[in-house]
Amino acid sequence: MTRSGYIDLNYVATDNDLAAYFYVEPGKGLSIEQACEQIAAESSIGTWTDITTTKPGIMESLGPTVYEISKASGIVKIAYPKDLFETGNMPQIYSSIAGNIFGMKSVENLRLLDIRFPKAIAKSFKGPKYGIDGIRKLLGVKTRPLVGTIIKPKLGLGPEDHSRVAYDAWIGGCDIVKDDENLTNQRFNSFGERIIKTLRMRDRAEKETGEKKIYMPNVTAESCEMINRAGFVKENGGEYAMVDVVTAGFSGLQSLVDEDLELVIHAHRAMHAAFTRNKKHGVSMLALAKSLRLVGVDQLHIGTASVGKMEGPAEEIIAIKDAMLEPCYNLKTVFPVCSGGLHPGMIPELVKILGKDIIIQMGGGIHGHPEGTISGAKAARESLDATMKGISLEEYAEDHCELKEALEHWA
Ligand code: RUB
Ligand code: CA
Repeated sequence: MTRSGYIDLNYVATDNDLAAYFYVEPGKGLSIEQACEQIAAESSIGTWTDITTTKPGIMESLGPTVYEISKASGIVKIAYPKDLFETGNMPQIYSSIAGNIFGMKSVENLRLLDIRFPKAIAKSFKGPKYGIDGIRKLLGVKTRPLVGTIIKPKLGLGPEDHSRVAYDAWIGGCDIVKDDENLTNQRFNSFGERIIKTLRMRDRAEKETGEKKIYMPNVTAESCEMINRAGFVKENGGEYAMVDVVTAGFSGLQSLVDEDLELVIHAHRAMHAAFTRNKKHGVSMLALAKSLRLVGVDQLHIGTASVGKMEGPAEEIIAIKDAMLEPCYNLKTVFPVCSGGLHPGMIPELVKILGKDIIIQMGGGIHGHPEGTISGAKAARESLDATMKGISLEEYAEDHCELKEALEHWA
């Protein structure tokens, strides 16, 4: 029997399908069914009209199936046979299920909400090398959230000042110090000098505190250059590389992952909101996060569940966090990173919403402490200690002056 259209509401998606969930608003004058036919065709084997060049069997073997349409919610599910996709090629997958379809007149709005990858595709990627367990082992921190800072100002400090601020953050109590997303290799702060100086300060802070300290240098650049920079970090005793995964792209990220430099990969998501923020159109952060887990990030910014400065309601951020922790074939987990407008007073709420398997990063919330970075880092660590002990911040602040000052400052 030959198939004509793509819709079959009796179809049950199988383990050999890639299932994509969309929110669909049809274009003017079209029914949701008509819009779904266009989406299924353009994202797989078809085009806007019947063509003379297709062959018998293509539709039967490679045609996707629209197997659920909810007129009430606009939610549509499409099962794509796995052979439509090249294994180990995330750009190709996105060019299909998140490609031309967003620009078609036959949709007023279209959002890729979620993706279920079949085993054959998921296993064709490396996935995280360390995951939460590997990172906790590296740091020797078993259960509490990790706490870190971003050097501020984002741009402007030279390597010497940068490394000094990093040192202050570490000795104050931060586990992690990271570069900002737009700091790479500028004239005022060259990559090489920054890495050498900051890693030297890390060693000093480790000796003085007896704690493991992490520096996450931003290696984002053209992909070959990014690999060179990551190699330089490794040669100089670094253990992490930070990548702006959206601007560098899946391909750049994967090239770095494939180098197997034995660096923990921290993923900053700058620019994601250009396509994740509009709830009716684009690609959800959940779909992006699942895809990045496959390609191989160990840590990923997921948002702050309305606690900090970035948009993103708690339910959505919890779902992303859960997706990074849930079993997914043999892939390791991803350590969720909460960052953006956070200060020490927000830690209890964040932990209450998202649990202990999170990395809490504060830029302004540490370097904006009235007494400076060391006190800011102390306040953050004190807040974390209080949270872990189940003591209210107000009570803990009675004999922890840095926390007290932070709470007053950002009250
Ligand atoms: C936060 C910061 C990050 C944001 C990005 O600095 O520099 O780039 O976390 O947002 P500050 P997200 O603590 O001073 O606000 O993590 O949501 O992607
Ligand atoms: Ca930043």
